[in-house]
Amino acid sequence: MKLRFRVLPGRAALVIMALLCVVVTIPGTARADNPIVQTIYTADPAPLVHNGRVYLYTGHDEDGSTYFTMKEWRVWSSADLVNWTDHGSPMSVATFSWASADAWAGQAVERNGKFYWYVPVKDRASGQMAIGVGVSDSPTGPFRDAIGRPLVRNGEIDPTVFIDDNGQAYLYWGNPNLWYVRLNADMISYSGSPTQIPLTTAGFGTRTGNASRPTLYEEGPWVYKRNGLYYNVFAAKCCSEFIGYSTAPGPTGPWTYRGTVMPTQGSSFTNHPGVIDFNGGSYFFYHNGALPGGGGYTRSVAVEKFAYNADGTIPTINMTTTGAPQVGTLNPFVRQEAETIAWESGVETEPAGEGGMNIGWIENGDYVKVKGVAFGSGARSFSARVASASSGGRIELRLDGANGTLVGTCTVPGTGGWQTWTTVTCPVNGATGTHDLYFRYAGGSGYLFNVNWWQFTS
Ligand SMILES: [Ca+2]
Ligand SMILES: [Ca+2]
Repeated sequence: MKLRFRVLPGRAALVIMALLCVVVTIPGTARADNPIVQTIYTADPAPLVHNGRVYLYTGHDEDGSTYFTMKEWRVWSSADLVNWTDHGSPMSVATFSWASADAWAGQAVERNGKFYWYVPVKDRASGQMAIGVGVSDSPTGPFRDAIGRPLVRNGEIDPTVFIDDNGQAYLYWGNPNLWYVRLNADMISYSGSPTQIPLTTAGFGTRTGNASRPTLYEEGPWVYKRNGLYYNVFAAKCCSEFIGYSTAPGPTGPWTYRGTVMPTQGSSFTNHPGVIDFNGGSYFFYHNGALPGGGGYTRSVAVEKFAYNADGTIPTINMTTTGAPQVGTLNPFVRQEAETIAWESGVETEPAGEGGMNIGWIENGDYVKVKGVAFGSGARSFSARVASASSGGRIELRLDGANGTLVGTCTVPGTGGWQTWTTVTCPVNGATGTHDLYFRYAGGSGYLFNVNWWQFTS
């Protein structure tokens, strides 16, 4: 949501900043945790639980977009559902040599140690939307085109992937229709032909006033199985959409419409579901237009915790700015990435020359909040990996607010480059127990420094 000026010459940058810069003022205390990402616009959440973390696959709405202008996908991860690590963009339209545009709503799944990411993208030759599949050895990529061509192409979008208990995998997708195909065990080919799921009103509810779409099913299916029951949660009606769902005794139906999961809310005319169980809780991911400048083409992914009813039905879930409660706490005594963020103001991320991502575009008064940091009996010192092509600045360590109790200040020097890294260390006093930790950045004018990672000692 913030524009990159650093590559521009100084005067041009100042003029453009004056014209375009959106100042976002956010209170420093009691800050909400939805939407999940504030550094860019995100859309079409697809969460995946793997090895005790939630990996969140999203699209990326370009700043100022007036259509679904989407060039790349993004990956985030979290162990606690409030502090999210930015893993950058490990797959884009350019990953698929046959594709020309439209990095739209996909889903990733793990099988036999490989990660398969199914995405809709425009096939250049036909001009039709098609489903591509990326593959990686890591949930954070990088992903490569698994087959060098569309896996399936029928002009429809929004793949969801599901592996049944017996190992049979299914790919579902479609707008305006709903299709499935049985994937082979290699996950990059299929058996039989794409088959349409009958869109009956019993299966998918009744829409009035649209003769060509008699049911509520619109797009964005999310299919999974829980306690023997198959669920298809989908974007319903249009426009604006709400989230509805159907259930079935088997992976191919027959489906029965079960009602509303999330009403039409949140200043985006689309929505997209993603449902997981994690650490004993159930979580519903969706998107809205909640960030400044947000709307139908500048969306943001958010999450709510919910509990299934005893009969397996899903309660109605409302959008909140509070988000899900934190699972556990964050350990400050191991290396934490600077791009692990619960909430921020004024910073952005970029690939770091040392690997991973770093935060940058830091100016005086910007801050990053990390939630629920367990200092225990106390922290003695703080170290941060920093770089600065300017004269640097200061990292103020504050508790429970951007203007909260100051427990340490680290001075960051100029290092001669934005990717010329050094480690700075400073003493810490008064950081005990569990607190929200705010890094408040201070210094002169312009960009101060970048941060790659940080760590306290006890
Ligand atoms: Ca900034
Ligand atoms: Ca980093």
